[in-house]
Amino acid sequence: MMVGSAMALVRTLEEDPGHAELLAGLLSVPKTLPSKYLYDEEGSRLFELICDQPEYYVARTEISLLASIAADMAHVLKDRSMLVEFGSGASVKTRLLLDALPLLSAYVPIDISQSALSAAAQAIRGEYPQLNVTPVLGDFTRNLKLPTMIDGRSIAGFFPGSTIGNFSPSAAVDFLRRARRLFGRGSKLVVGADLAKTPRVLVPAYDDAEGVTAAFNKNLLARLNRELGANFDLGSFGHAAIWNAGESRIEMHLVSLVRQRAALLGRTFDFAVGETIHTENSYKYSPAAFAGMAARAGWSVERRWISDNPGFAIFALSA
Ligand code: AVJ
Repeated sequence: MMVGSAMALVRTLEEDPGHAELLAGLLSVPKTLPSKYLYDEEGSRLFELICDQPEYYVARTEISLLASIAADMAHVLKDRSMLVEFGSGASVKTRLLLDALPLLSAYVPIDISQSALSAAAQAIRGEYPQLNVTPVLGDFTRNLKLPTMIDGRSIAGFFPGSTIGNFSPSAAVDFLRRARRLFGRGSKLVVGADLAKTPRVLVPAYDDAEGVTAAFNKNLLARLNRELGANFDLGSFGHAAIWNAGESRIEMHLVSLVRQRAALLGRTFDFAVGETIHTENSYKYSPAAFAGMAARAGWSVERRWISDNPGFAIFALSA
């Protein structure tokens, strides 16, 4: 299944030339690595495979919810002239929204990856020839500028995939506030967010029986070996998905199975048996907690749609 949201997060290691972020993460206690580096070409391929695993309900639940609410969504967004997507788009989700909004005149995908952006823009231009497609290259976790042609009052933003769940709550509020400032008063923002639910469903979704999520997680170390000449012994690390109830998040960790030492960029890192590298957080919200974050960022929830179990929410926010 090509859901496309992984491409929203493609990061090259060259973005941080001194690799300060990687080294700081491995030097901190407990050890961490930034989740954005999970998505090189191989990571994006593995994420698409995750979306096909029976345990990973997230992508398919959002897609069927979007399909079932297309008419409601069209009503909420009917006077919008422009759709701005955080992420390169061209996924099933983008098409579901574009199909529901035949009067839309412009589509603006924003992404950090030039290649993902160009491919997405070209695909959408081919399929929606009446649409003005204006890609913006940029990091949407930082400050962005939109093309000047944009009329602030008729923008709809789109941030699918529960990608917002990979931000800490305070980073999520910052992101929402920045989007609010970028779009201006009267704008709308459609956000997909996965909801908190029993760990009996959550944990297998992030630790599937086929081991695809484990391979996705370990690819982070494989990537450090490939691109930076590190010597992590992939066979000596396991994958763990942990539900942190206090923080309402699923954590992915790489677990050292033995006492070992690894080298990266002229430094060495020691691991005790069972010591982990924390590689990703996926926050799961209640509808009320999500609405609270939106309110702190200057948005109010205009409509909210929630799937039947497993629960996934799509919020239409208005500024
Ligand atoms: C694409 C960021 C939404 O957090 O569910 C899937 C990434 N990580 N399995 C998520 C992911 C492990 C995914 N997002």
